[in-house]
Amino acid sequence: MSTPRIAVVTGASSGIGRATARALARDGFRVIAAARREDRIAELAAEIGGVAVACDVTDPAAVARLAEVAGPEVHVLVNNAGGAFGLDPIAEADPAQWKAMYDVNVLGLLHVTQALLPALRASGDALIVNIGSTAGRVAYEGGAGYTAAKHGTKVITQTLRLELVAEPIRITEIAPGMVATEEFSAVRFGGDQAKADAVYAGVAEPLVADDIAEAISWVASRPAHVNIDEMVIKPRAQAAQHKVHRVTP
Ligand code: 8X3
Repeated sequence: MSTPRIAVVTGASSGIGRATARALARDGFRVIAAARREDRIAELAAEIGGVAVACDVTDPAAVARLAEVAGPEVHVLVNNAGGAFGLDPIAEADPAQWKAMYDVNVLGLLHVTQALLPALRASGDALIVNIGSTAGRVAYEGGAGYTAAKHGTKVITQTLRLELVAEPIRITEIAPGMVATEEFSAVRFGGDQAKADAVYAGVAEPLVADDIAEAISWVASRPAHVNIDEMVIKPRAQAAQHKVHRVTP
């Protein structure tokens, strides 16, 4: 039996991360599922025959442990851990929320990428997928802290592609629009479920986490010479950030 290829997925405890871990395991990868909530990833790892690593991507020591568990060769890294905190206009925004968004969406991605680069190189054929957002393409009211961080994800991805051009590592950014996951909007609104539900109100079919996971699975199954630079994925009902078709009951 050949040794399975290794995929590391951060933020694997729910949403896009969990769906991606499942999809890559189905595709034959041995998946290292990383997230802060150990109980959730332990359950996931048991389900998919993978490995759970408790890891807060903003903590370099935890990330170093993740790299240790991942081992000397890693073929796919999905930098998915991230999130939005708050939706306040700049005039009233809480700097602590902005700092937290920068920490997880930007510095977290940096820590994990730096820690795993040697193993990605060593694999001889690797892929890094950074989960960006349509928020990394446009501006919207109340979104500046998050859009700034996700614009960061986009340019970090572009920069890494330039810097690693001579290496056997492909680099992709997946930029989802409206994805209805159990936690993204609830976290953004500090657990206010009514506000979270309002985001998707009347949208017949927002994307679901599996839609994004399938795109990642496809990107990861391209031949080694094919680099998918970026994919912007929105539900049919979202023509643009502000142009969402809603059906009122
Ligand atoms: C999520 C998209 O519209 O909430 O990354 O900024 S949005």
